[in-house]
Amino acid sequence: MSEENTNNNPEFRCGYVALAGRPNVGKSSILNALLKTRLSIISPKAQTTRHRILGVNTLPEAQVLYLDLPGIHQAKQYKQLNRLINKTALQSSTDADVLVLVVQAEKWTKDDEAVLKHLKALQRPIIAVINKIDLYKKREEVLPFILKLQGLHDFSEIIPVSAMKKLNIEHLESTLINYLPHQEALFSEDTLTDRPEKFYVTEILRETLFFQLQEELPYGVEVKIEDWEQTQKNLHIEVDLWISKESYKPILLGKGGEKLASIRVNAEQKVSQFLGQETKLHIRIKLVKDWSSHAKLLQELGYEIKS
Ligand SMILES: Nc1nc2c(ncn2[C@@H]2O[C@H](COP(=O)(O)OP(=O)(O)OP(=O)(O)O)[C@@H](O)[C@H]2O)c(=O)[nH]1
Ligand SMILES: [Mg+2]
Repeated sequence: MSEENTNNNPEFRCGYVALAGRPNVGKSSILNALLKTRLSIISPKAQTTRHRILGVNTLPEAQVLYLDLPGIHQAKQYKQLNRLINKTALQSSTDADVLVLVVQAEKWTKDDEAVLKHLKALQRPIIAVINKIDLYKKREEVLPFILKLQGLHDFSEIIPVSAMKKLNIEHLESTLINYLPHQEALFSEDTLTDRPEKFYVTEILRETLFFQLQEELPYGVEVKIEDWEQTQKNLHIEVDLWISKESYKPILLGKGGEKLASIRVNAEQKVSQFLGQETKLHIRIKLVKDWSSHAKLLQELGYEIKS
């Protein structure tokens, strides 16, 4: 991008796009497909994303600022944590110039309804994105679902995509740009995100836990980086895994410590790739009872607690 584009081009656009929706519809997968990189963590389990993730994409004609939000939902467990996660999603969407409601093909639930209600109240253009269309055998099978959405709200656009198969992602991007205001770029052109590497290392560890642990367990575990030391040869990162119950420890460790070893090896590979250098992880398990319901502990973990 040249100076000319950002400063002198009156046609240049820049603005925020919120990717909102209930858990597990593929918001983070869409962000990564749009950015052509693995920025946001993804897992088959609901409620993977817990923080607001900003992804910046600078193009010749626009700078798109994507906000990948945690899934908005009405779960009853981990009350305080869930309240904060929902709040992050709801507050962040108010910053957006255009709102994207991500839904999953063929599935319209009460949680989708609740998200739509919230987005409508913001009185901004809403684009419905139907994700996972690769699940259809034939493209035209999506038509009845498009009609259903049309009956629910006067969406500015309805765009079927597949984040996994990268179908229609470029069309989504060019459509979104039309909804951004004309203004100069807000970030420098080489910016990818607004959070430090340390945050993403924590996220990669959480992603690994989501893949390696069964059922409810990943929700009861948090990751805290305690130390980060660069040696001449490689990078050493000390990590504490906070568990809310003693009974989680043997599950995390596995037989003869095999589970934890496998989590470590897998995370080391992903972190090394992300940071572009060999990284050694030193993982400890720490019992921190009720971390998910203590404001102070949640703050230590990086959750934004504002009134
Ligand atoms: N078949 C198919 N699966 C997809 C597609 N996009 C995402 N998925 C899968 O859906 C699951 C959830 O994806 P995420 O991107 O983590 O969903 P999310 O909406 O960010 O979820 P939360 O962060 O929990 O709110 C993962 O198993 C993805 O691999 C798609 O286009 N097709
Ligand atoms: Mg997500």
